[in-house]
Amino acid sequence: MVSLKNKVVCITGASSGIGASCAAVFAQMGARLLLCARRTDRLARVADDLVKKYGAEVHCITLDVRSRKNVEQAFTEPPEAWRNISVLVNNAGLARGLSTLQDGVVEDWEEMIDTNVKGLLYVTRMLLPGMITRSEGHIINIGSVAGVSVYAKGNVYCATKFAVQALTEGIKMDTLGTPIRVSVVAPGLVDTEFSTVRFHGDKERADASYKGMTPLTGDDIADLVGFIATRPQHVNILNLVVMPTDQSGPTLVHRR
Ligand code: NDP
Ligand code: 8X3
Repeated sequence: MVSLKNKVVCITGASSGIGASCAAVFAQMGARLLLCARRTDRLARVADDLVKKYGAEVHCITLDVRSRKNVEQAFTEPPEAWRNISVLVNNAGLARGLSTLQDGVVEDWEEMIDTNVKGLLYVTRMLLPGMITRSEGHIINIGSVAGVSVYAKGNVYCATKFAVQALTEGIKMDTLGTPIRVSVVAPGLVDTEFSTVRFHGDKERADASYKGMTPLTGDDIADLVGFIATRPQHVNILNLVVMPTDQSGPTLVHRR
């Protein structure tokens, strides 16, 4: 198994949900954490908690992955101790709205594309060359079942997650012959702030997504991310699709 003790793990979108859970899993492994998100206060709370619970070493960066300038500045000169990143979890992402393309809101499309695709690209472009130079690194992207099968009214969100699948496969090809590992985890329904964000704060509509079924938790996904990251160096899990037992496809959900 690969040990991540004292290794630097960078997680985007670490202020809530899957990203915050991943931070806890890597903190328990003794990794040093570089946590990024836009909400500085939320990120600080996640970090404080990890310091108190696990004595973790954490550095927080207020980062909007949509801003190429912001990403380039953040990763050009991170503090010395956080420069050599061993694992990058490209988790920052979101859905906005659920509607046919003909009724779609262009601003929502742009936000999803800028975050889920361009943001992932900007961060990876900054960190991958250093990994190749140091002959050490693992990129773990958070995709979605929406990137495996398209569902009605999911159009643009699905397209961004199909892009995450394609980029994962592409980066794996681009780094062939190096020790870099590349993976994507594609979850189904996970109970996080995802649906509240998707429906612009409509909590009732968000809660309905998980009604009558048992969704995955952020901790379930983090457990798998930790598993992927700690396989022996010669083992590369490329693509891991995970759904609740109550789900068999993006819109095929058993509700009691
Ligand atoms: P949350 O809404 O709980 O978390 C999303 C995280 O992304 C937050 O930490 C948020 O931080 C961050 N984020 C959003 N936009 C940006 C940005 N522009 N720059 C930096 N950080 C950003 O949802 P989840 O934990 O569920 O989502 C995490 C990932 O999992 C996403 O990629 C999502 O698509 C994917 N996913 C989620 C599923 C689910 O059912 N929940 C299923 C499949 C995949 P902040 O707002 O502070 O910037
Ligand atoms: C989130 C899962 O199917 O609700 O990526 O869009 S889904």
